[in-house]
Amino acid sequence: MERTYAMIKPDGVRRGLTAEILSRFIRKGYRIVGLKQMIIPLELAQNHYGEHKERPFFGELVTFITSGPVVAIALEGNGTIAGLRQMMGATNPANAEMGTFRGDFASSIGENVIHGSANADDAARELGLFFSAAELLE
Ligand code: 3AN
Repeated sequence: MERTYAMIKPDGVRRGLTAEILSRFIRKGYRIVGLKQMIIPLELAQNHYGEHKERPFFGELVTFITSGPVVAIALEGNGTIAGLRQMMGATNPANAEMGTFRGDFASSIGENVIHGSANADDAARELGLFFSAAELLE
């Protein structure tokens, strides 16, 4: 069993994709062990995207991710870290396979509907940033 962090970005929430995305996770057989809708405080956004702080798009990224509510999701299941990345598709939606969230629902690299932890270290770090222990099911 593995846990990972997924997040429906503000564009996904604005466009009414929350139920569709949660439904795909459930149909895939993943267990939702944490779930909340929130507007990300600036400091948390900067922390979450800390690895990108030298990139030219960092300001844009933080402005976008704090521009409206996101849905923070803790997912549990077999191989959820790699599985979530597969379900998401490539970062640039132009390269994302159809059938993936980005392939089906996104058309811009900046606004690409969903975030998912890249590896086990990021999953642990991001779950800790967005959820307290009391907010997660056992
Ligand atoms: P992923 O979300 O697929 O793990 P990362 O970690 O490389 O991709 O990038 C984090 C986020 O930064 C992406 N989801 C995307 O929204 C944004 N991003 C990445 N590259 C660019 C870019 N060239 N221009 C604007 N935004 C970008």
